[in-house]
Amino acid sequence: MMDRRWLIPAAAGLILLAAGCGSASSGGGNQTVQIPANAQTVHVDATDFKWTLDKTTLQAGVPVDFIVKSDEGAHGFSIAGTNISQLVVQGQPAQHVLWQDPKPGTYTILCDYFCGSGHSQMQATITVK
Ligand SMILES: [Cu+2]
Repeated sequence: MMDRRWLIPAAAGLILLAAGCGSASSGGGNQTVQIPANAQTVHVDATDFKWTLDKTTLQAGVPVDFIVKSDEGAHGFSIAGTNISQLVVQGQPAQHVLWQDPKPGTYTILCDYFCGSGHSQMQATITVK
């Protein structure tokens, strides 16, 4: 029972990242967000109904650049206990989501966009230490 399908033609998207350091905006969700040079990178793929991360243990105090895309449908990348929330849609360019100052702990990645029958089970765990 796939409730929603977002059939958006794949477009070769360009995400322009300013290479300089400078100030980074807090929170996530802007395609123009500036990623600090020392950021740790985590690739996140969303499908129905699963988050797949290439790294689940992160270093505290070092900014995290989540590069999030959807391979299936539309999903809301969010981290419980933070203000991070980013819609990702199949066929659209990956979104850079910056977590400026991760504190030690165990965090749950959730989907905050209703995506279908498995929505509430769409969780993953990351550890910051
Ligand atoms: Cu969902």
